[in-house]
Amino acid sequence: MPVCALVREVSPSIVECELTHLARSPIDLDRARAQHRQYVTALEQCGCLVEWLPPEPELPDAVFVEDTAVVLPGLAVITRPGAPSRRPETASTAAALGRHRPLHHITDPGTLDGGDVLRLGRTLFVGRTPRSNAEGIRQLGALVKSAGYDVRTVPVTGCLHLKSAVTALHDGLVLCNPAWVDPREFGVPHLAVDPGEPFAANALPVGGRVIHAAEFPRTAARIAALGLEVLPVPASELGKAEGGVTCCSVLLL
Ligand code: CIR
Repeated sequence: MPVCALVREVSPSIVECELTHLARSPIDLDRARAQHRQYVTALEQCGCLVEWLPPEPELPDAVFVEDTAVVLPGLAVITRPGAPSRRPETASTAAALGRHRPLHHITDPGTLDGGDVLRLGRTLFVGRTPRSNAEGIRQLGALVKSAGYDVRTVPVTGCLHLKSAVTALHDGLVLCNPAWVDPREFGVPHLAVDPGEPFAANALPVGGRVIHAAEFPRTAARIAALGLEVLPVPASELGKAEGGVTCCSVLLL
């Protein structure tokens, strides 16, 4: 069965995206779109069936669909993003995901960004960041409990989301930047990013390969040295918007 991947095209308004830890630098829209097309091609090469969400030209960060939902095998949770400018993005994600999964919702005053949720087996690790508050994390825990998932809160410093700091290469190994998150939180071995590539912990394993930003070759070499196949995709323009490779899709695993 192919994995369905929800994606959305880059909005022209991305030049007005939310920024937290990076200074604003000019985003080349054509280049961002070309890089996004390469990303979508990589998803297809990894066996994904790509489903396009409707364009949202007025919503600057709408390409970063990961933040709008948390998908598990038997249910999906529509988030309430921490940045108010991003909350209108969830309606179209809900419309699409409702055809695949029963839906639940994070509600006011909870906030949660999908980029803060890392799944390892039956545990959802959730970054406590300015985007995901204690009430949002509590609501997520209550929504997924009956499906057999535990939620654990993880402190994160220095970056936007938990998954800027750590992602799972598989259920038994995380890739992380130990300056931003403590690898001991996850109870499995970790591979550290190259110290010169702090943003390289965001990797997307799918279909037996690992999609990874081409800007971080030294960390990619570390991943490849473990026998994993890395598929590099250029992601410099979306990186200027504080996005990475996980952010641009919602995988229906
Ligand atoms: C934001 O600040 O919300 C966007 N500019 C970047 C979101 C990146 N998403 C992610 O890491 N999951």
